[in-house]
Amino acid sequence: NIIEIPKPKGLPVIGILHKIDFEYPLASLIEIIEPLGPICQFAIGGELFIFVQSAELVTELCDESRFHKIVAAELDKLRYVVHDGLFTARNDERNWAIAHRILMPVFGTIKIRDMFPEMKDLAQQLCLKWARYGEDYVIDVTSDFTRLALDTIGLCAMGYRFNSFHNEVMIHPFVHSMVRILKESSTQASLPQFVNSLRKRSWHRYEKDTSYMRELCRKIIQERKQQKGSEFHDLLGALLEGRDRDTGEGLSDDSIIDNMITFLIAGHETTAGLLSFTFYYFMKNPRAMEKARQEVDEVSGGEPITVQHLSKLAYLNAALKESLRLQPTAPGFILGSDKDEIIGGKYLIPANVSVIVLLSLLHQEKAIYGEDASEFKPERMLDENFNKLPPNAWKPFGNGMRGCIGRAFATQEALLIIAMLLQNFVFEMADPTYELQIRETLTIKPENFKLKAKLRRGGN
Ligand code: MNH
Repeated sequence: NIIEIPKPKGLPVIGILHKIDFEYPLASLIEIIEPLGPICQFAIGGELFIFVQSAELVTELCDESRFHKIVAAELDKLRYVVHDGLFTARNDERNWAIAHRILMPVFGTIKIRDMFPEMKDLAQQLCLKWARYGEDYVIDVTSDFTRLALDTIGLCAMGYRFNSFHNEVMIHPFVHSMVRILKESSTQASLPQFVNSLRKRSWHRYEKDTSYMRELCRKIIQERKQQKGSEFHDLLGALLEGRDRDTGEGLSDDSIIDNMITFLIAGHETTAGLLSFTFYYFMKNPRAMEKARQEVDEVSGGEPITVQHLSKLAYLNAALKESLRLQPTAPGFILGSDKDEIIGGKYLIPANVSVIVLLSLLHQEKAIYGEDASEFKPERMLDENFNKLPPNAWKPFGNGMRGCIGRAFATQEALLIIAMLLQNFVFEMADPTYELQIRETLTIKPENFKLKAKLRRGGN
């Protein structure tokens, strides 16, 4: 009773390549996949992929005794830059297990709360910048949230100040290198190998960007090693000093660099996207925004935001979850098995084939979220409703052991900056007719989304 997994109509040699827009590969994929139902299959760049987008099938895939993370497509290309760092390590690589055991305690809720003062320092810099702009200035929201998120992960993870707010025009060259690398990895993943090997100039750029990023991290490590005597409780401190409790081993400098770049990449694009999309949905749903603002005012009593306030912002927390439901800024993850598996009682998943969970489709399943699945309604994510969702219907942070290690970090950062912004400003769309455009790198972010910010009277 095995039935064939549906395929889109394609051309014999190039398959569906002609249907992929390289500026918007994800949007192209979704267009192909959506009409094919809960599961489908086709080749990209010569490799077969299966796409799964119903909670029922995803639940079987999320069973870690049957399936595990597969490093394929863009992630596999990124290994050229960060090797077996936490995010890109294959499931059986020992450096993953060592780094995971060393880092897990540093990402726990208590340690993250200790980072609150640094996070607040940078959040204040953003608020000051927007206040200085004045109410007629057109703010490029995504670009400022990207500055904030990069500076925050740089400062909290490795005591490094990118100082993105000190320079109005220039973005730190690390960001340019990183954006190019993410884009190039995704382009490489959609092209056959023989085409990639012809793209000499892109390769040259890729190598240059890689060595620039690695050198910057090497310098940060050297500086840290010279500050002997002082103790550091951040991620870099853990990477340098940490010994694995199971094997007694530490990480080599090269592995540490792999993981530093990993945090800078994984820790800022996704968070910047989350902040930007949340503001986009707030602007399009002013009632939701006012509800969040009222909650912030009530919880804080108009006083500066503290770490204790954050856990009381239930509605804002739900709004972030709802934003990640509609715009999962890490758009998917890939699973597979070492042996043939059957899911849904009838679909054969052959050994070692990559199965992609596409979150934007999973997150809008009508059977689960209803006919209004595409609408922004934070209420459905309040604990009492969220806890009633079927398992694995909301997976923006991935799955199990290989799920996001930075979730508490990202959540604290996002709650803090949004609470501070709502406390201090009222906002207006610079262009009220703006329709959402999405820019794809490895992650997704709104493009050309512009706001004006006006200080609230009696704000602080
Ligand atoms: Mn994060 C893994 C989403 C913020 C560091 N992250 C993942 C995965 C998803 C994800 C999905 C699983 C990917 C996969 O299975 O291939 N992460 C997010 C989102 C946000 C986010 C949506 C913000 C919003 N992530 C962060 C932050 C950091 C971080 C902040 C660092 C401070 N994430 C990681 C790392 C991994 C990861 C490291 C890899 C973990 C592992 O495999 O052990």
